[in-house]
Amino acid sequence: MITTTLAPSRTVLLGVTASDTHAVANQLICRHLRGHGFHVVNLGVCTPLTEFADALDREPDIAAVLIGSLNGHAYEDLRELPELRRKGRLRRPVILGGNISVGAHKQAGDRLRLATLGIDHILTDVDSLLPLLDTLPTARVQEGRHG
Ligand code: B12
Repeated sequence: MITTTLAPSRTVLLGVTASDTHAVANQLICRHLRGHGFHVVNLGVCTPLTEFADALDREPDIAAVLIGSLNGHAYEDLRELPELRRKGRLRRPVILGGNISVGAHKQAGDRLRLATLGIDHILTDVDSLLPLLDTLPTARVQEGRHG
């Protein structure tokens, strides 16, 4: 008898910020990640940050939280992150992708103020996503670190 051992699939949480209805990238990224063997919990568009936190509570195997924002209001939509983290929630790397602020020309300050909220990684395209996910520890290792 031939037996094969499959590597356990990694789980990520995906969604779009609360004020944002742009759905196309969300769907494409979901398919892309599933095509690369990820288990994707996709909350879709218009997702408040508390719903990301609730999903993480339900699925502790989630290794990273991927949030898209295209309309330019990422900062406003994600401003509860420090408060949620103070309460011990959303303790996974948060990766933000898309258009991080309003307007075509992005300033260094746009990234800085998102970083001060505790956003761990900011990506403007999807090509850097898989290499980044490959560097992240599994959820179990992260739980150990956060206690
Ligand atoms: C289609 C579209 C819409 C549709 C959305 C339909 C739907 N169900 O999705 C409709 C008409 C509803 C819409 C509405 C609005 N839109 Co619109 N929309 C677009 C448009 C034309 C295409 C977006 C798209 O689907 N692109 C295809 C996907 C594959 O590409 P993408 O979204 O750029 O995503 C790529 C990257 O950003 C990145 N990425 C995206 N998400 C994520 C997430 C992660 C985790 C990662 C790693 C990467 C990543 O990877 C993707 C692939 O490279 C863009 C302009 C454009 N040409 O990009 C404007 C655009 C995004 N919209 C814009 C605006 C302003 C609006 C409105 C506010 C307009 C209004 N006044 O009502 C509303 C917002 C509504 C809301 N509450 O969010 C602006 C945003 C400007 C800004 N940030 O400064 C844009 C850029 C147009 C513009 N040039 O002004 N929109």
